[in-house]
Amino acid sequence: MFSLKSLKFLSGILALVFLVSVLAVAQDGPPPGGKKRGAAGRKGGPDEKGLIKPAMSDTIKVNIYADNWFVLYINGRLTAVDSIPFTPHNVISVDILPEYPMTIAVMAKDNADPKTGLEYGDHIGDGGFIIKFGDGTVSNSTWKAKNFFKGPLNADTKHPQVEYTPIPDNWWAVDFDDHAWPQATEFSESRVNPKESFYASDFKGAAFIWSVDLDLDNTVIFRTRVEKPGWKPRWNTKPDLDVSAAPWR
Ligand SMILES: [Ca+2]
Ligand SMILES: [Ca+2]
Repeated sequence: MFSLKSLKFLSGILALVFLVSVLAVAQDGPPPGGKKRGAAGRKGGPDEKGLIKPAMSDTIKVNIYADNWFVLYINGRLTAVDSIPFTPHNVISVDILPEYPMTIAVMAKDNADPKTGLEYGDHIGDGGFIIKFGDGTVSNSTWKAKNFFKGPLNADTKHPQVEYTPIPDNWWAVDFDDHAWPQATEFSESRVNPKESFYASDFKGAAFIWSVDLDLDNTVIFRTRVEKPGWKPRWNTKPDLDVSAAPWR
């Protein structure tokens, strides 16, 4: 019969042996047959099936600031929405995987009552939109801009009236025809008077844009197309999932 003391000693030895073997496995890495990344499986290179997947190094950053709200479509896909409709004025930064030619479509809205065009009851607020892409694409007067909601007409705050232009269903689509739309108007930083968050992000080289009337035009759609002749994706995989219907109506 083992004494209680020798049993304790034996279990101590077993525990030690177990610990040493666990440590040895941890040092050696995964057991044979486990997944190992060979040179071909590294970021950017083809895997054993010849598939090249895009990596984060293929993405670019987009910084967006809207007075007061925006929704952004790229190549017909819903890409970003301003998460704060009104104040505080915020910057939205998103990573995108650019594919060229790149069609950019933005709907921007000033804070304006749909019935009067006013804010805070009797005040005429102003708009403003600026965007910068990591590939150097910036907002400026080469973009198209069309207003769909004007008010108060003639800046009459006593008897405010508004005017709507129907928004085309597919304004965000790649093949939407915007050739008859006017160019965007650039506004100075001091005129738009952006809030603190604007200065904490990179908008160098970009211009604030709107339709011609920064005060009375309250829903403006911007569009542009970035060409990169000869551009080919480094990757050869395509999404299998279908998100083309977003946002679902
Ligand atoms: Ca306004
Ligand atoms: Ca505003």
